Amino acid sequence: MTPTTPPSPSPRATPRWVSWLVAGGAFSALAVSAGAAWWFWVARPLPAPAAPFVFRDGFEGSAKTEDLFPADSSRWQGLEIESTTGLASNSVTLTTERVHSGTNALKCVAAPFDGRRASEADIEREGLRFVKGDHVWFSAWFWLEGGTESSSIFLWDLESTSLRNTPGRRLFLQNGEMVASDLGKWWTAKKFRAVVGAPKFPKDKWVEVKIHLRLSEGADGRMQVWQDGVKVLDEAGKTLPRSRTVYDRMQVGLTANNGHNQAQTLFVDDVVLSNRPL
Ligand SMILES: [Ca+2]
Repeated sequence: MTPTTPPSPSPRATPRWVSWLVAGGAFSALAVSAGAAWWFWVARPLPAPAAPFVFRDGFEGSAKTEDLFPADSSRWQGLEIESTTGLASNSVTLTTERVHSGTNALKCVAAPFDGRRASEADIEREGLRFVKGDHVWFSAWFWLEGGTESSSIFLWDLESTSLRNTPGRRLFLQNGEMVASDLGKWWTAKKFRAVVGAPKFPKDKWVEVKIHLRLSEGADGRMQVWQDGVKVLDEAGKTLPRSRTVYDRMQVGLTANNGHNQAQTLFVDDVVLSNRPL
């Protein structure tokens, strides 16, 4: 008689408490590493501020608009000329037609907004470095041609090219053609309005616009604007999208003409930008 082979013992099932322990351990390890990653993310140092600098351009010493973009990046880095009706209707050119200083100024012409594609005519300075806690000082002379309604034009943007849609603080003319500011292309933050009784943005004359910003993603941000030495805007609040946002690009000119009916013409001269008081 052939001896029967005893059935081999089935492998012992893992006790339930061991499974729980393993799962719990894995979960804890995951939580700890996620926590550590989060801690390193929030505790990483803020971007370092830039050294003191002053950038000035009165648009002198150049015969052609292209001369404003030397290869050494010492002046401007590009033009933004965009409209639905094609490049012919929007333009940014060096001009002798109207100047505040010397023999040249910048002339920006922007066609009406068709409701789809932005109408822009401005000049850009890149490679900037403004971070949380920094002060931004800007001044320029503007001549806005009259005879049109201008309550939806944007004159100045300071923005971050590393964030989607390049959000940043912008200066525009609100209803009634007084200056105002928004944190453009960002989903929170209030608009800054002109002080009560502020004069309209003047037309058909040179006006000096001066802007001061203290950069913060919190309530301690600040923005002040002067028109020919008269303070026309003074508000506190968010001036930076996030604590680590770096503003690296400034645009000056008709950075947007949101008016649906009217073309706009703006002359710009004697632009100054600094991280120290002007
Ligand atoms: Ca000039």
